[in-house]
Amino acid sequence: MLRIRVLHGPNLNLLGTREQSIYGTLSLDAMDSAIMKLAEELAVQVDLHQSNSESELVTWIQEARTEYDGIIINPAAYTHTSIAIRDAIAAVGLPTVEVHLSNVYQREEFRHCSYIAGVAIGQISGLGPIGYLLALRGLHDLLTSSRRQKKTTASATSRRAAKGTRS
Ligand code: CA2
Repeated sequence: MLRIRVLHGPNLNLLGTREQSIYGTLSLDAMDSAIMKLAEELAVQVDLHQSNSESELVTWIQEARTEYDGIIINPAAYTHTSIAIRDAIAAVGLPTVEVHLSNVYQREEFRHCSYIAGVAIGQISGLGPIGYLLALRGLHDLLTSSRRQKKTTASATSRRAAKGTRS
């Protein structure tokens, strides 16, 4: 079973309570439930965390290295400031999708720079909570096809080994 860790950055615990014109009306719990529902449909094991602390996010990313196959992260304001989160993602080497609820490129200039984008396999920005669901489907499809590919290659290699042929 594929395992994906979902991380929400600072202030996203306030979702649905303030700034609804930017971030929508859904609470973080409601969004997490929608992610869990899709995870069940896709038969993916998902765990979800939110933190206002950069160090806690870094620790969860580091821990994911041995326990998870991929990461979905909305680093929130740390997107635009955190070399520590970028380095952690690069260090674990897991396929990571960066998600933003709002379209950061339509907002203030300082939100146009992401320290995370360069180490993520992709970024989804501006689709609201649907962005997380698309990220989950996308990671699921990529990881599933790469597993299938590895299996095919491994069985071709062992067939060739059994026959005593090369390449
Ligand atoms: O659009 C996004 O998802 C962001 O990552 C949200 C961050 C912001 O700093 C990024 O530039 C874009 C802010 C999250 C704050 O969330 C709140 C939710 C409700 C009320 C107040 C803040």
